[in-house]
Amino acid sequence: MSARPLPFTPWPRELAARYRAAGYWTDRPMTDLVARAADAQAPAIFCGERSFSYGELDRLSTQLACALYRRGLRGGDTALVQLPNVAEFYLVFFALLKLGAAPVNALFSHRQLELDAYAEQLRPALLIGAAAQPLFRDGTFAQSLRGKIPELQLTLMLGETDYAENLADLLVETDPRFPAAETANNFAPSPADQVAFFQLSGGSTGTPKLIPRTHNDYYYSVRGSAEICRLNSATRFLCALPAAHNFPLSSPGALGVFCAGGAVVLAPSPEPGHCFRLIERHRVTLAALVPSAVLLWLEAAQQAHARAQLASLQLLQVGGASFAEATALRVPAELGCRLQQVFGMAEGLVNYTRLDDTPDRLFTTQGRPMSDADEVRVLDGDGRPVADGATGLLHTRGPYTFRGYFQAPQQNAQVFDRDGFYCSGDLVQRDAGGYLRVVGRVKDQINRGGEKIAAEEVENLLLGHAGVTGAALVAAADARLGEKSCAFLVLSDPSLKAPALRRYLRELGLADYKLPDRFRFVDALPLTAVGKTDKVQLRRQLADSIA
Ligand code: OOB
Repeated sequence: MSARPLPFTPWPRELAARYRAAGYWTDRPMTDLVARAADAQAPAIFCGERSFSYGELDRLSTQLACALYRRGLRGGDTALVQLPNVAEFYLVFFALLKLGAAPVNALFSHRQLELDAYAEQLRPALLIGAAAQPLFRDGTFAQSLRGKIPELQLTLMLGETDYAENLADLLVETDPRFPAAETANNFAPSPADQVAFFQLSGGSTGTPKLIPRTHNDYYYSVRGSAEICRLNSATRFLCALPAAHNFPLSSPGALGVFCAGGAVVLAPSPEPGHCFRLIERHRVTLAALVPSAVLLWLEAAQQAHARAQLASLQLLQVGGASFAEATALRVPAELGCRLQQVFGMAEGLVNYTRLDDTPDRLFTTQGRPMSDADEVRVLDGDGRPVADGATGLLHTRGPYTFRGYFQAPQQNAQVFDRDGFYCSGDLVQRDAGGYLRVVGRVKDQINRGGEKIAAEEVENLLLGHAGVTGAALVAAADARLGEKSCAFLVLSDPSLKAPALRRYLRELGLADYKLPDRFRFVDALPLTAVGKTDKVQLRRQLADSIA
């Protein structure tokens, strides 16, 4: 069945030919990860008291794909999915890939505003949510989406609701009315050089952007990452970060683990008590955390019995936000495992310290690119290369770095240069061996413990309040999260206070992690020479006042 392909910016022909010739692009769909697993009996997922073998993962995802097909979903359709860290996340992911329908997996912390923005861009035919998410407790939001998106024809909820079919009912081994094989012949994954799914951009603009990822590029990033991290069938990976995020999904993440025939152990959050018990119970060998969660684990591991629970843990990957050297040094000493630093982005490029790196590199750099074919340029403000060791802006292109946000020509014109290099907005230093240190950023984003906040998005919402005439969101250093957000506001209604403003943002449907941690009310915002808000000065003011 040939479905209409989803629009995306392809790689130039010469580069695509090079990536194929080198074996990076194999023209195989990611559904191979479950459909061609070496050992169908081996466990693939542990989720609470349930476990799923590779065979079950394959059969159940086919079963679900058939059920979706019978309900009208087709290749070339898109889906908006929001699930917590449960096995169904992967079952749905593979079902949609098998059907050739492309999902965007929203984070579980996302709320109306984010989901609306994704739906408006993607026009999904399918919505999958969880009854456990307050947004979906009743049918109001799902109905409002249907009102706005006429393409939306099917809504499924994980758990009982009075308005949608329960996803769990479609995930049964056999449906006697329709033999699976009969329907499965009607659909196929999208071609490997086409969009498989959409990743979420951390963003620095008013609306959250979507990143089209093809089978070819994503599958390569997963295979390459699994190899660097030396995953194998004995790997037991603790997925405690949000399953949809690029780090625990593909760096090497759950998909890397499936690639190697290991098993994923799902945790609802990085909370150490629960995670340590899971590590002990499932003999977890690998975990991935953001720096703020490492601090919690280090604290918990002070207790001997907790530390003993970590005996099977061999490798802890840390990434998503800057990781202090002093904390990095504590990981082997206090958690009893090796450390790997990971500097990646949903847009593509992922850097890893290698398992046999010298301590100096391991503790003080964020690694080097996953692939020999990753091209990295470190450039000054005028686009000239800087010397090794000097600070510059990271530019990159390669076999798994995207070539354009979904339907965002203006944004794309700003973040890609003439040679198709993507500028991530990160300030880095590169040493002679190609290892990178992340030393700052120029993008207008706050990295709150690995969760990214686009300043402009929150500022625009604040400016929508009748009592606010000026708004600037900036980062303030925080010992636990690395950064927190502070909103500087100019008010026309002096009676406005922080709680009312937070309530206002929450009622608009903004995810909680984007609510400003602090508010500062000022008479005017400082301006730069060209008349833009001077955020450098605001950050300095804030640092001084906190100190
Ligand atoms: C990961 O992906 P995103 O898309 O949520 O965020 C990417 C941004 C980077 O541009 C950089 O600003 C920051 O997050 N970042 C780091 C970092 N890793 C990511 N900053 C300093 N040190 C690090 N180690 O965050 C992501 C995706 C895949 C793997 C790992 C992280």
